Amino acid sequence: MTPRFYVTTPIYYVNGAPHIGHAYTSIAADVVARFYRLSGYGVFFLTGTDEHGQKVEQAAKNAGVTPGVFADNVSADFRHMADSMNISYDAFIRTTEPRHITSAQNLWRKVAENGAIYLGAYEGWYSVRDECFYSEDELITTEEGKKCAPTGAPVEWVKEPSYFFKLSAFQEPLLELYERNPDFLGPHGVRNEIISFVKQGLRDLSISRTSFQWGIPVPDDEHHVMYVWFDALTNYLSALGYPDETAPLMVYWPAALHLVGKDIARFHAVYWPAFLMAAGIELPHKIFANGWWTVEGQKMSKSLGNVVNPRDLLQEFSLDSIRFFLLREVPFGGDSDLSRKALITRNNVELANDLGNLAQRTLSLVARYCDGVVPEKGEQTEDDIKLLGQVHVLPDVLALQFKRCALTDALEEVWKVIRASNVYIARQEPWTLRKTDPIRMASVLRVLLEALRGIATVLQPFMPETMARLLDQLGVSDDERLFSALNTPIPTGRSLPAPQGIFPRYPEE
Ligand code: ME8
Repeated sequence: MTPRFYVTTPIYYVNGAPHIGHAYTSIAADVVARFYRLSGYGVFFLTGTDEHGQKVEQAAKNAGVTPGVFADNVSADFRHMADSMNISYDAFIRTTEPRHITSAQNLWRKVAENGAIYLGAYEGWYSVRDECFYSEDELITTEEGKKCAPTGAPVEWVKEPSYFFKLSAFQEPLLELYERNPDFLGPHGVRNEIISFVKQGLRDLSISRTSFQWGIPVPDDEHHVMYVWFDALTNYLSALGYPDETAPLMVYWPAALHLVGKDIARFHAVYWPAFLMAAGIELPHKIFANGWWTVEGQKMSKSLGNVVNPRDLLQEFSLDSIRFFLLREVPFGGDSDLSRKALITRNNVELANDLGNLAQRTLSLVARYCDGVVPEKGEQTEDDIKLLGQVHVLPDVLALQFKRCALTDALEEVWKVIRASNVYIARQEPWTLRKTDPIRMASVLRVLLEALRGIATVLQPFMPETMARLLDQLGVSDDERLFSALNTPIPTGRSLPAPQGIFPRYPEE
């Protein structure tokens, strides 16, 4: 049976325009989805938009339109962003869709039937910007002496009737879950933070609101709408057809990976598994939180006017340079800074020089001195065997890195082989062999073609467009691009198209 892999991005709030931070998590999830597809898994990849709640209601009001119209427009912008970033999603869910509303109400009913929901009254702090309840001791005081959320978001005192979820009953089961499955939550720093948050004691969670309308009605109580996080988290099940257990896509549950930003790790690693346990539904296998991007050293914010729209970045840089930079610049899970200078340097040094030159040199020598056809494999030297051995194990080496969401380490493994190939070409000097030993020259170029083919194949998830072009130039047909195809060499004598540079070089600042 084909193994399955269900991967998700967060569903993004439609209160504002998409920016590079959103694109980042989606690109990372896309890399994962593509990696598992190429490894032979049946993948289902979900993204979408989170459209209810007070924050969206307020944004619509400020824009002078109904929340429905507002959500339609911004959701379309997010879909467009995903398409322009080459995100290979299989489904795009919107929480205003009837299928999702039915699903969230069913999950609520299930949790309620199992005795984990009760009616009470909430009195405490709430942050609309974070859509999060905070306890007094979590708040911080600003320089002006005002209380605000630990994220810096404003808070308001809320007092209203509310349904509660018995989160307190799940403290021990959650701690056991983290203990039993060390891989359930990553990276380490986030895991430790969440464990200590849970160890401090969990209070029951308010999961409905009565002070606004823009939400999913609580079943059998029209005065309440669901707390937006109860609604939002359910999207991961709605998209598969929950509550219909026989829906064809339900075979993808439990999710293999929920990729999120570290700002929402708590909702995914504490509330979501608790809701699922309460409903008697299997838990996802892994939650992994990416780090935070600042821009030219500053937090992105509307008031600073430094929010980076991926559309603007695409005016100047190729999509694959951007995708590569975002995953290469910082170990996945860590925080980093987006600067033009760093983007240009990464591109010029690692793409244009390391990989671009290797490909260009090899392909133009084949074009010129092998009549543009894949040359024969000659007798193998120790150097040849060593390099091809490194190439051969790449898919397995990368599989280990992907298993722990070490996307940057995976790239580093590929770069080790690229650097080794550059050392190889410099040592073998095929341009000199042309005169002294043309048979050996052909053999060296053949080794380099195989190395490039392996490198391009495993880099497809990161840079799909560019690697497709490189594989075209290497004479690898569309049906020879799965990782498993690497076991079959490129046929000798296959003719290659005229080589063309694949990576633009950007002027240094
Ligand atoms: O939280 N750096 O939606 P959201 C890195 N609707 N990642 C960033 C980022 C940055 N500067 N800015 C945003 C929500 N992100 C909820 C999610 S899921 C059931 C509901 C990414 O629109 C990161 O993944 O605020 C973060 O978690 C997400 O966008 C937040 O998107």
